[in-house]
Amino acid sequence: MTETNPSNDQETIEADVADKDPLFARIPRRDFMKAGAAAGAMGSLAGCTSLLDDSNDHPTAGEVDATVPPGEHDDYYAFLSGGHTGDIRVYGVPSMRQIMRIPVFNMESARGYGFDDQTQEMLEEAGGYTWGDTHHPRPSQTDNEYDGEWLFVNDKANGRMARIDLEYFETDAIIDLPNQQGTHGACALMPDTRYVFGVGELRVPIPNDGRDLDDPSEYGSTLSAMSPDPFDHEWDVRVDCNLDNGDSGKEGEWFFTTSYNSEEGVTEEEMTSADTDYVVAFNIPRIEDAVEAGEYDEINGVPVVDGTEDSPLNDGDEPLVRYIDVPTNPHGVSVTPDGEYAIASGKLDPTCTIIEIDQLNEVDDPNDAIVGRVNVGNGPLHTAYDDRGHAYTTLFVDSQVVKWDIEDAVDAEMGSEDPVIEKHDVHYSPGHLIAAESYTGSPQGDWLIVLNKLSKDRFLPVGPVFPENDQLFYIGDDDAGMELVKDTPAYPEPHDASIVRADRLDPASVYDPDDLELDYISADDEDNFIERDGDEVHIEMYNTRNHFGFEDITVQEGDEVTIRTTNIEEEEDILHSLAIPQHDVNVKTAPQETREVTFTADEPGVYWIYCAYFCSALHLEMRSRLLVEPAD
Ligand code: CUK
Ligand code: CUA
Ligand code: CA
Repeated sequence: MTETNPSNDQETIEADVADKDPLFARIPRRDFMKAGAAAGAMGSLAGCTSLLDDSNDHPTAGEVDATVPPGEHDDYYAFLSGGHTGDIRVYGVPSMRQIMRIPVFNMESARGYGFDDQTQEMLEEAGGYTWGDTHHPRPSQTDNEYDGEWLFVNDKANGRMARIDLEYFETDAIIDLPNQQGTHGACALMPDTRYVFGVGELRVPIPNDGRDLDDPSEYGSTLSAMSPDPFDHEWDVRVDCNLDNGDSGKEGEWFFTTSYNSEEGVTEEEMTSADTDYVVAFNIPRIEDAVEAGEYDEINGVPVVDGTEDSPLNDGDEPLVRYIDVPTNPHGVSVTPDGEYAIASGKLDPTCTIIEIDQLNEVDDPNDAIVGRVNVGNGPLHTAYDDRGHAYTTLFVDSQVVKWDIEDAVDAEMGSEDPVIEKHDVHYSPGHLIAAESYTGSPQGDWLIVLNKLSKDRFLPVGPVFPENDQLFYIGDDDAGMELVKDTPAYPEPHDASIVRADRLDPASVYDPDDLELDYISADDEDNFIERDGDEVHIEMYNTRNHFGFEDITVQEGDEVTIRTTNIEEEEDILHSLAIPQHDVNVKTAPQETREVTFTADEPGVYWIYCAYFCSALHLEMRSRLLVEPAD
């Protein structure tokens, strides 16, 4: 079933964009209405043509109820990247209610993130940048299923990877990858999250220390491998081309990325000059063997294995890295739930290329592992999966989501459109899409979020910066086809998401003091003190409704003051903060949480310490005085 949104003049929008965007202009335009009608006809046949058993227990489309009444919980968590706000947003699915934000590469005062000593140090040690660009939030898996432990996400801006602890929904580690300038793709190695990979997009000299400034043939990029826990940088593999998106095979052997710059160019013209680029397949056990055998150069403290095409390590029967030719400038790559195929989306080519993963160990020419190429339409970017053998691909240029049959695409002729089951119009160019537990061994097959770039006229106007648009589709009824059920504006600009069944997570509702690095400060007198050592003053005090451990804290002008404080509340959802605005301090403490903050008392005077979280009727009275005595 194909729907067009009557409130948009799609052809006008597309023509308008084609004028301004060379990518659009160079791709042949399809006849939008005609293709839509044809897709509708195909959609109605879907139930008869599919070879799949459609005896799934999902409700049929007419019965779908995506409302979640007040007070009731959603079935899924969705973790959406915030883009260059640097954070992660947590939605409930199917309500599409935003239920939390997790700061990652950004400072965030309401959560005290970047304000207390610990998170400040973490951000400082990760490069000291004030912002990042999150794109690909990927949860950890055990045995190819989400295990609810961690969420990993890249920083496309500064070449970093972060780990979010899903017990406390907070960022607890960031790694600055010294040999990557921008980390784009992010994904763990399956089935058991043995590694977390950061995929380097921007080619630079390695090391980037002033050498080879204007000799792009010497530039390269890396795939960086980190251990999940502790979150440590283990090794890099160097390649000559760039790397873009990435996904893992299901058996711990292969990791796939796309590359759109096999030309090793530095301009758009150069980067799009060749007819083909790569899917790059990394053989992880062989790379580990090379690291083990010392076959690497240490660069910026990291073992870097040579995975370039001319590397001696790629000679012979067991190459570390295989380069598979795909049509020019591909984009997303994702592995099917059964682990059989890696599917790369064409971007500048209207096809998705299907690579049979097992063949990579059989064939001499890696191009012989290509077993299918389905013509999905113009501008394919990303592909997600359901539990019934279908793939769903976004078409950035045609403004559609395409549903197609994976095995039909393997059986069909190269370039055939026959495997396409349905094309669903969306009102604007979609980027990522993600189905529930799509990139695990067991997708749920009910919900699909499509992230539309640009929202045009969907919502009340709010000035020239428009919200983005996240749309929820029900995909559980193959007879009825994809059904748009929710349309949610999003603060700019989510790129990608992961959808995790709610029962896989077990979040804490109060802190366990044993999980924290800082000692708990109880209300006992001996736990609460003000101590001076030279011009350093150390204060430990508890906080609770409606006071801090000390009513007055007296220090000298110029003192370096460290305050450690524990929220001793045991009742859920009673948060306090320790705010000293004139010293740029706002540290939140959730129940049973201890935090510490250090600042210099550089101006004499009286400074009110207050609690910024509304915590009771006497919240405004929850305050103490910082008295800074003038230096003599
Ligand atoms: S990606 Cu990051 S800029 Cu995830 Cu399709 Cu495009
Ligand atoms: Cu504690 Cu307001
Ligand atoms: Ca290219």
